[in-house]
Amino acid sequence: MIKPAGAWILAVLVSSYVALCMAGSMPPLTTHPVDLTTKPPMKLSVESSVEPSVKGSVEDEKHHHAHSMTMTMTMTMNSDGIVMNTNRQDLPWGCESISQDFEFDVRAGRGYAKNIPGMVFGMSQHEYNVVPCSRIAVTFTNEDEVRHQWMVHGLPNYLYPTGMFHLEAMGGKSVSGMFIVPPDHQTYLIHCDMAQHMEKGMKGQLKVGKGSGDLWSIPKVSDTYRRSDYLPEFTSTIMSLLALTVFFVTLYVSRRKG
Ligand SMILES: [Cu+2]
Repeated sequence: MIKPAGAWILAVLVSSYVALCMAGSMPPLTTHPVDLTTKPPMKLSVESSVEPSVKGSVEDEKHHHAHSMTMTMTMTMNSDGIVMNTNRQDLPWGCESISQDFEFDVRAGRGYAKNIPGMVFGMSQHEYNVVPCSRIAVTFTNEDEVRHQWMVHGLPNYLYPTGMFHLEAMGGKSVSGMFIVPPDHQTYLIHCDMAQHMEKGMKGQLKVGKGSGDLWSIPKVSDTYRRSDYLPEFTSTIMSLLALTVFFVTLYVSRRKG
């Protein structure tokens, strides 16, 4: 039972709310849900601290160390870009041979971030699945004017100095390289290290075998730590219409009672 006086008070309150909402001084009734169950930010150290995780005898270890002495850092650089630590044939410890060859044609640029909220840069592919001990050939094409990188972190230091395989393409250019992954089931971080590029979408993951879980904030793969709380453009319109409806229904009810 709403008495006429009560109805008028309610109507005034509702219309004030509409006015305030339109003025943007009050939070809208609904808020975009923020997923609090998402994992906290993982430590994604750029400095790799990978220890050889090979399970073998001491003899094996010595044997491997003997081999690792021949390893050198490779880097090629030209007007197209930079290729660092490419590895065509050196097997990671625990691999008897190259199990399989994979080829990825990756493209990067703003165009690939168009439909991803909050992102500026994107890649044609953000997740890569390969098998242990496989060789991965990557051709990285940059469709933007700014430089972009495709870097893998956490690879064994004895084969890849600083644990990194690195492709860097100048604007509109293409570079290629290859590397061989260890036998372990692991998820490796892929990103572009240019300032803010990873935060703005240039992040991916390489899953070897079953991987070791999903990294957070991989576009199209995993949730961001904090989702961008965008509301649809027409939210305020809907809210206003809803409030006006309540206003008129209240008015109608109060008139009938009166
Ligand atoms: Cu970039």
